[in-house]
Amino acid sequence: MADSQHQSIPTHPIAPRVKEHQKKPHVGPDILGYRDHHGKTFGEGSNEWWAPIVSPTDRPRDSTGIVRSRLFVLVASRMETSSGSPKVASTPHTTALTDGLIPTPIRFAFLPSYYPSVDQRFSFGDHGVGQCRQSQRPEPLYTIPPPLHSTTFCHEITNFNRPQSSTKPMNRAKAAKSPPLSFSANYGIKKGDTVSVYMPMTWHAVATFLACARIGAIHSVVFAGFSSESLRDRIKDCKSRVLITSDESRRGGKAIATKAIVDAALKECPEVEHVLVQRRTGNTVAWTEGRDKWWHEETLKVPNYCPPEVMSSEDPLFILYTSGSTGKPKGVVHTTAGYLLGAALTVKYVFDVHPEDKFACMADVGWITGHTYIVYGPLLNGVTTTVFESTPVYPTPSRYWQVVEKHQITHFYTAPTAIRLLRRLGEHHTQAHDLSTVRVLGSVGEPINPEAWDWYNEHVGKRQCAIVDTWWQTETGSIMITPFPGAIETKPGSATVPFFGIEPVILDPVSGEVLEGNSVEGILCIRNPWPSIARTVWKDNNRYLDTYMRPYPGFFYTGDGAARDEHGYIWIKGRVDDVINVSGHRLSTAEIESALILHRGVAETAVIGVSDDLTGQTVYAFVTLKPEFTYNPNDEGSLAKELILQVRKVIGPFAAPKKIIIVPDLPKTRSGKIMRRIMRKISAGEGDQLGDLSTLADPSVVDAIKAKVATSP
Ligand code: 6R9
Repeated sequence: MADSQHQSIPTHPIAPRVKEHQKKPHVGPDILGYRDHHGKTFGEGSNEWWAPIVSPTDRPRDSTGIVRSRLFVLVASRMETSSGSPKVASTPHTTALTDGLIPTPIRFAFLPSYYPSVDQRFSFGDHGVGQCRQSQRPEPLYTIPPPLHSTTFCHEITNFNRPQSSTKPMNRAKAAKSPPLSFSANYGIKKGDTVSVYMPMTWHAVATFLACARIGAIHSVVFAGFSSESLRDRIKDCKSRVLITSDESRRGGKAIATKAIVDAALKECPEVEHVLVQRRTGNTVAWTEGRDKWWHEETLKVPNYCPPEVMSSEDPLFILYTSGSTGKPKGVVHTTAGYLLGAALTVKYVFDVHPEDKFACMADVGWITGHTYIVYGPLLNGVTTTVFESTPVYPTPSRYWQVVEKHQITHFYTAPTAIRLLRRLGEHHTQAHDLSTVRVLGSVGEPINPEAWDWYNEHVGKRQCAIVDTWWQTETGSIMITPFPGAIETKPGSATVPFFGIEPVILDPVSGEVLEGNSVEGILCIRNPWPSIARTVWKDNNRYLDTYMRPYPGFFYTGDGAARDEHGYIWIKGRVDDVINVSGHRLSTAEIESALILHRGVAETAVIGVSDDLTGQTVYAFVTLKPEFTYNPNDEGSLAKELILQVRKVIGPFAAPKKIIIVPDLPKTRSGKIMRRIMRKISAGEGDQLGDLSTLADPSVVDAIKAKVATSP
């Protein structure tokens, strides 16, 4: 159990470089405001914004010396009772306000007054948070987006000719003379319409997010590693009429035919009327006259200033598709105020940003980490953000550290898989660069093993930096469980304690009961909603409730397992559902299985995740073939390649199985349920610990599978 396992792990005290900065002023918005339905304003200049709360440095500690984050108040939500009369929630958080513990004033944000708790969501009759009654909607007060403060763009080192006009500054004189922004300049896109985005990592991607937000369009960014078929499905699901893309992309020294993938996807999306193309490499690409337009030409036609659209707090800001336990990806919907509040607050407090800081999140803008920590979070705080193209090892494994040195990065945020890869390639890469500007190092996407944590601390942070292992999800919008630099001592491998206002609970997987106290392990859920919780699944609220709210009624279900150790620190144990996490990419076993089954020879398939030293997990696919399908059994390798290609084509290269294992039959119960547990155990080399096999319909398949796994290359 959690107890014995974690007892010996030392805690890491406060990082020296962070301590120095604690005295300096913070930056960023202290306020994101709303007007509640009584017409009361919470926002700039309003005294109600001030509430007493602990400062990061003098938070109360419990008897074990550990800071108790549940005593902090930052976000106080006003809730509706089921009868509709408003009352201020008296959660442990708000209680702390009156405890008199806390002398330091800090502003806190009020949420819209109709913001219900998870329980109340049910009593409202499955409407979901976003569907409140019109009369209760607050007046819009807050407009977005923030100004594009500063974006550093780290081009991949390339021998390509630099693109011609795309890098030239906008011709402002010409732009100023151009006509005012007209309906057609937006391609008819108005508030509430969706815009699909399929772009590489250039500053244009950031501009695209902000441009959509500015006119009230809902962006749906599709990671540019997805195949044309995945892109097509996502465009069709949210019915975009406009797509923004680039001619090509560059990654690890290779050119990727981005526009060609888009063209293939759009063959089946006649509803897309306009494609705006950013010139990245300048190579010739196919062109559909009337539909396709160059970014650098179109931007000259619009004036420099575009008035921001006024948004209500609950208006959708974006859709982001993510994988779950079923085949079809879900369009997770985030809102204007709640999501941005989460993004702003977490950058401010989890990363402790100060004026002049330079934030570098190395994720791709196509994932939630890129949305929140490349685009919205840093820019809401007015700190510089960094857009990094390419991979950590191209052209050399020094690339990250060159970027840190060159741009004097103060905050560096990446995934454990990258840390493990760079650790393997040796310390000389970090030693060759001045990394002394860095104060906070972040980790996200998967559990970080203590070896990788120590390497990050030792060789990148030089024992001077705070390491924040941040647990959160696409659906949570912003960081949920994390240490605070300068306030929480860390233990390598633990995401430590909840962020302000977050109430994680650990449930017994079978009974669903809350496991109170320390030294417990079970299913990770969250008790009350928080500002940046996803509000719904695009056009499928029932699926939202089924996936997140119904598995353990009264709680938000995360799909992760977790333990709380003897100090109350949380350790994420990985997914407990059919989601595989490869290099921090979320893949659904059902989605990969659906891709494989499209192959003419495949009868049945079962996909599992297997531990991998580098990527965390890797994909193995067990496949049975149709009896009528003929192939050369001495050349299973060719068939395996064909099947891998099939997955690359249907989902994208990052989802390709590492191993395809062709078996005569899958292990099934008598009722026909596939027993993945057996394949997992055999693949992990634990074929001798299969446990109870009495429910198997045909126990002989086990030996056949063992033999195939043992001989598969
Ligand atoms: C932000 C992001 C979410 C899943 C999540 C969990 C895993 C994320 C983690 C972590 C352990 C951490 N995960 N952060 N596991 N420690 N610090 O990655 O979102 O792509 O939706 O993935 O990633 O399993 O459930 P998303």
